[in-house]
Amino acid sequence: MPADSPSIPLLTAAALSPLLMPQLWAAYAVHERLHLTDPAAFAAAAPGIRAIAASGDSAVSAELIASLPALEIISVMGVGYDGVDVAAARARGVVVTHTPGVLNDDVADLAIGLMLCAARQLPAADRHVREGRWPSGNVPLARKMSGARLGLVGMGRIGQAIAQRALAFGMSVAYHARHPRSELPFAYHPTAAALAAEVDFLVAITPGGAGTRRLIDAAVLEALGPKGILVNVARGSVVDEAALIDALEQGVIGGAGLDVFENEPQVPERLRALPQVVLTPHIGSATAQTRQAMADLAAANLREHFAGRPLPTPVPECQPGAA
Ligand code: 8YV
Repeated sequence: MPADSPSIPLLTAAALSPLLMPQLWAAYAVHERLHLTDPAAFAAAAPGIRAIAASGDSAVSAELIASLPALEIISVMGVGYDGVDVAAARARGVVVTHTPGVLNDDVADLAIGLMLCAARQLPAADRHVREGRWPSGNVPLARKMSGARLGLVGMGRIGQAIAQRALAFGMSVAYHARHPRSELPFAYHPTAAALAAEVDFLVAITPGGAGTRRLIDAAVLEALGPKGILVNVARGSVVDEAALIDALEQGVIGGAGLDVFENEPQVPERLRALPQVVLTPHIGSATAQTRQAMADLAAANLREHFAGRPLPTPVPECQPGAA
């Protein structure tokens, strides 16, 4: 191996962004998804692997972590890290990092976009014009968004960015989260159902994982009501997708804007058949500017770790002093 060849072995957990890969190739001996594609080569490389690079939706299981005795760091390019078994990583002294902050604007922008698209039925209106149906009559009247009531399930960094934007639309903002945040001027509801009963738009922006699995279920949708609109820019696991499809088909809620799904990239045919639903393919952070910032931050976490310097953005469970 030439003296200047990258020497730190790193495994990619999934197909990663082309904005991140060149940074990895330049600095590490990259083993691309060997655990998924080539078990024999993986078995040979595993003892030396010191880092994993992952995306927000990659799986990094306890089993994978256990098979890498030299593993020191898992760097996730994404704010969500529900695919990573953080408890297993911590138990081994492996740090996990993610990319919070840099994607707040894009995800909040998309939430507002989905709210507007679902309320004003923009995709259906576009189809109406495009398919030459306007001369025979116009589309049905839509619902007004400005001045309506917004409920946020989750009030973290992105939730607050959505709230800020909603205020500019003259909307009222209330929220449900595990704990009330007394420093914020928004009404808190102790359950998602209590929140849903008080709002016109319910937006999910809470981390995925076991603690929030199917938090938005049939009862919450019932509480949201026949004029209510659900938007999900969090994780598909946060919503009971079967209950949501039933609710939409039966008019229990009025419409939905969905960027995430239970079994991505598979989206049930019944959901795709519903005209009052707006669907996007998990594009919350998918702008060139934000993905570059996320790639740079994911690479910086790796670089600082191997330089022995403080990590820019460890996940909360891996921050100094975390319980
Ligand atoms: C992408 C995301 O899925 O940040 C997250 O949690 O869901 C997204 O930005 C992905 O992680 C991009 O690599």
